[in-house]
Amino acid sequence: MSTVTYPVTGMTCGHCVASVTEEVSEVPGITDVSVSLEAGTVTVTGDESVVTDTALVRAAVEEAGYELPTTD
Ligand code: 9UX
Repeated sequence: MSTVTYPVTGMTCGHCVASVTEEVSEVPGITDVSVSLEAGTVTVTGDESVVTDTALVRAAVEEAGYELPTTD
């Protein structure tokens, strides 16, 4: 079990937070999702191989309509 925090751009309200939380929570292997609107981040907890997979997390964030900046 690991926890990783990623930056997310484009979230401006509570509904954005709900959308990102819902989409990322659907990723198999991710067991906990915490989104901070103030910090502009998503923190994911679950299988290490999943939560460290930036492309996988990015795909879920983009599915919700937001961006996870490319830093890797
Ligand atoms: Mo409300 Mo958050 O339109 O994008 S869902 S600002």
